[in-house]
Amino acid sequence: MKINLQDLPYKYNDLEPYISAKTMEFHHSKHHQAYVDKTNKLSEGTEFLDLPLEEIIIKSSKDVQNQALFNNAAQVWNHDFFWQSLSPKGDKKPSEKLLKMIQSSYGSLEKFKEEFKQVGSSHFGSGWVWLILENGNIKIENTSNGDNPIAHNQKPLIGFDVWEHAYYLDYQNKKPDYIDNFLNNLINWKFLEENINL
Ligand code: MN3
Repeated sequence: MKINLQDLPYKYNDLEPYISAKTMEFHHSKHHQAYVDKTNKLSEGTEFLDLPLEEIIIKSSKDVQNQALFNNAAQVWNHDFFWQSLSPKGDKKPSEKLLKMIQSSYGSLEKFKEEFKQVGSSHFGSGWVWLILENGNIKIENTSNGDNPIAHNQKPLIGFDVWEHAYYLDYQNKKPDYIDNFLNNLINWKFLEENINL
């Protein structure tokens, strides 16, 4: 069973002006595709070949011998999750229920955004910022390279790509602006709610 590149849930230009069609096309059809291809290549002739993607990630995460497979398989999953974490629909606010959860963890939506931006801006090198569910609360975490919450038995709610390839064409060194646009214009609150089961 081969891992396939999933289609985007919207068109390349649907996230403009916040993320350009050019960035989306490179990111999906080149970077994401390359992770899919490498995962298939590295699984050939191994015990990973017929496993579903999530099992490949969990199994390979426990073994340094399979670091390359882990990084590529996790990056396939991370991007599938990231595309869904973005919404072109401009649904700019969380629901009342979700807002209450955010307020109980962070005091206010603004403080939550500040904290998320701080974690994303100060992340050194390639990686991800996640929202996870922990003891019924929303929590911000970051991981390096391809590492992700499912490798640590955590429940991911939102994934946000802070690798340079995600924003450099559009933002160059202005990574905080990329994060602002994610939080204010692109974050898929509905996907977050569905993942919490609100
Ligand atoms: Mn990426």
